[in-house]
Amino acid sequence: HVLTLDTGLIALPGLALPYACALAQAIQELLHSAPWRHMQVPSGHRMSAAQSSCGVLGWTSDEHGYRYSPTDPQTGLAWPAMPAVFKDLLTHIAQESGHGPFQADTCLINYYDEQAHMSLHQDKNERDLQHPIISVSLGREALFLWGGAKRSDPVRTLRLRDGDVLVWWGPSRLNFHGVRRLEGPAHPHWGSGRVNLTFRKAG
Ligand code: MD5
Ligand code: FE
Repeated sequence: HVLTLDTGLIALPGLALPYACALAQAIQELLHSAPWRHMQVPSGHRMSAAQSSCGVLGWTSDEHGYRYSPTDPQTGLAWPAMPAVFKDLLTHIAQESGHGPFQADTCLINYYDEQAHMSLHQDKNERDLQHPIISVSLGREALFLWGGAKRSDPVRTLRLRDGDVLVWWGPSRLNFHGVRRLEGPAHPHWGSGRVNLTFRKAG
């Protein structure tokens, strides 16, 4: 079922659950060519969430800033192709949400352990902000921070569970958001961490 959480934000609780095994296998596979890394940000710090990417482009960050790149700066190679199961899931999300077809050319894969968080930020490195962003939560629960268009706007807390899918577009696309912390017990399959897939059309 589809829950409307805000203008331009819907949730499809548990929609990705039937894909979990195939997703885990595909992620394991692509990490061979694009391993987890903690990217540096312009402030000089490293991100506490570990990341990888697949698709035609990948999101990267270094001391100079954020950008999308066709190659993985760590290996100099093209990012791994988007696995078939990622595309299948995206097609399913498009059907169920009514907001497709999505033209995602990149999927950022975030891994959060007990210590990781993501501070409030906006996603605006994508060329055309009209395209929706799709987020898929896997494994351990997390408290997601959901703010407004201004950093100073009130921030709500959403609990994201294993298999939950969120779709953002239009009025919500540029809202400030972040991940406060993981919650609840370890997941029987994914363990003590949380994986998030973020599908975007970046180019
Ligand atoms: C996460 N990742 O749980 C989130 C899921 C990121 C990031 O925020 O940038 O890697 S994506 C949440 C998101 C995406 C686009 C717009 C909005 C939220 N929003 O307007 O709130 O690892
Ligand atoms: Fe973000």
